[in-house]
Amino acid sequence: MTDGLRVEADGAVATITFDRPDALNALTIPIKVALLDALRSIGEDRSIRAVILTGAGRAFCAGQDLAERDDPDAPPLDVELRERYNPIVRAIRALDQPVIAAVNGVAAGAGASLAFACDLRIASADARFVLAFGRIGLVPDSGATWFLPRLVGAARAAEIALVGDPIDADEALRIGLVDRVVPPDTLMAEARAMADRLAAGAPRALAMTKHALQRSWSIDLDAALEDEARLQGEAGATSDHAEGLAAFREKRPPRFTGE
Ligand code: T3D
Repeated sequence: MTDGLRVEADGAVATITFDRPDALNALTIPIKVALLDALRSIGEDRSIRAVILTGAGRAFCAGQDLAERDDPDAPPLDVELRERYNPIVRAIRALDQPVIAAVNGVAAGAGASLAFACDLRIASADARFVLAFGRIGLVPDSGATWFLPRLVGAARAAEIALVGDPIDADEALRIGLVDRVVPPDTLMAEARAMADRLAAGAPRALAMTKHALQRSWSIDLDAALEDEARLQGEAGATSDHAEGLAAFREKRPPRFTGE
């Protein structure tokens, strides 16, 4: 537990909350270190089957803490990206558990990138995305140039990244940047309901699905077909597959164990 980041486990769901509301949850070095630690320890915890990433107060996350940049001893930008932001993005992607961004308010700079890196995005009607990098003479980072075209298409990604106008929740839904938009006071309940559904799924099959979807971006159809065949061989050999078949025959919900 660190000032600025809360990590709570409740049953099979872990919730990570950016918790510096006065600074719109801007990311300091200790917060980034704690976030990476939390993601790594969740990755090793088989009792956690789904993760929610959200923010306290009126922001999801405003990206890099710009006050930290005033420190003459602050690490150079490229070093900070290589050593802290990029490992966080990779850790989110590498988790076997699905990660839901519950975007409660403004997501700016690397805060937007972290939401893009998650597997699913549920937005409050109050949410907005700001590719704030250009406003301060920087380029989109923490995966934004990779995720954006994949989420919304090349043309829309170019407009978002180059022009930089804020995208409100309705527009984000229309262009596919978020999966659903819900009233602010129901956001966490909706995110939890989604997390519970995922947590009730077969963990190994869900992990294989998550990673196959990621790999699909860098392989051709033949390779994807072979990848699916290989994974299905593995999934078909799990106890969870046998349980799924038994539950179907017995007309009851399956009880997946991850075996
Ligand atoms: O190491 C590296 O630098 C490399 C990595 C870079 C990755 C990045 O993330 S670069 C991009 C950094 N983020 C930004 O440039 C966003 C800056 N913030 C904004 O543009 C706006 O605050 C928002 C669009 C997010 C929200 O605007 P608004 O009008 O709703 O709120 P506000 O009044 O601007 O902010 C409220 C407070 O939060 C304010 O503090 P105060 O005046 O009440 O004491 C503001 O200074 C603070 N705040 C907002 N964003 C940041 C921040 N403090 C530090 N760092 C921030 N990023």
